[in-house]
Amino acid sequence: MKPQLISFKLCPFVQRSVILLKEKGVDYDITYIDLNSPPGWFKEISPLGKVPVLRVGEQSIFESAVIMEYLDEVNPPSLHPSDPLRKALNRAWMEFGSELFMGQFQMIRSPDAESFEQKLKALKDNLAKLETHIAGPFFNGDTFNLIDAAYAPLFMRSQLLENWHPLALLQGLPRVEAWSQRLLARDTVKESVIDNFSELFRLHIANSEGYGAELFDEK
Ligand SMILES: N[C@@H](CCC(=O)N[C@@H](CS)C(=O)NCC(=O)O)C(=O)O
Repeated sequence: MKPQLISFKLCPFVQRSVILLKEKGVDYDITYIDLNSPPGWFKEISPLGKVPVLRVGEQSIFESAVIMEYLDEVNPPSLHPSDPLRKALNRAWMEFGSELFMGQFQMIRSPDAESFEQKLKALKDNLAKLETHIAGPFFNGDTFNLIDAAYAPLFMRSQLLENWHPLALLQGLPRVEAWSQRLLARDTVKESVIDNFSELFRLHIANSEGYGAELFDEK
């Protein structure tokens, strides 16, 4: 049965599953919705009103990490460490990654420069916590795992922001920087967003009321 992802075009949480599906060569359908005006059927299948939702037959799985683990289990071989401690650590750092998604989003939407700087610093400080945990070239070593798919969307957005206005987000974090570059060079990551993602992301920021609209404005 072909899985169906319910998505929003800019959502980093959905992108995690897209990367994983591509890594595993699994065929899937994707349906995009407008989160500002979600269709009636979406409210019935998403208890929290959030994407991603993965439809499997009549069932709806929600929460990006849970969806990734499900997709990993039903499409062997697994891309999660088998050692229980290592797996638990990966899960913990994946949750941490979700917090960083929110931190990045809040930074872009900061009401003013001061708040932007504070959130930028908080994001940098949090990224620094990862530095000693990355084995390299991927998080756990030579193999691309779920946790790599979980972080790639953060780095993709960071790179775009960096191109539009230098933030030196990864400066002084050589392992995080190398990890980010390695992920961004990967085809499954590059192909995990819609063709005009960069323009749409920038437009989304420009239309937001935050300080980011000013900072990342097209000069
Ligand atoms: N913890 C959730 C977070 C998902 C999430 O926040 N998705 C955003 C879009 S990127 C959303 O649907 N927001 C709609 C809302 O909060 O009402 C996950 O990991 O799947």
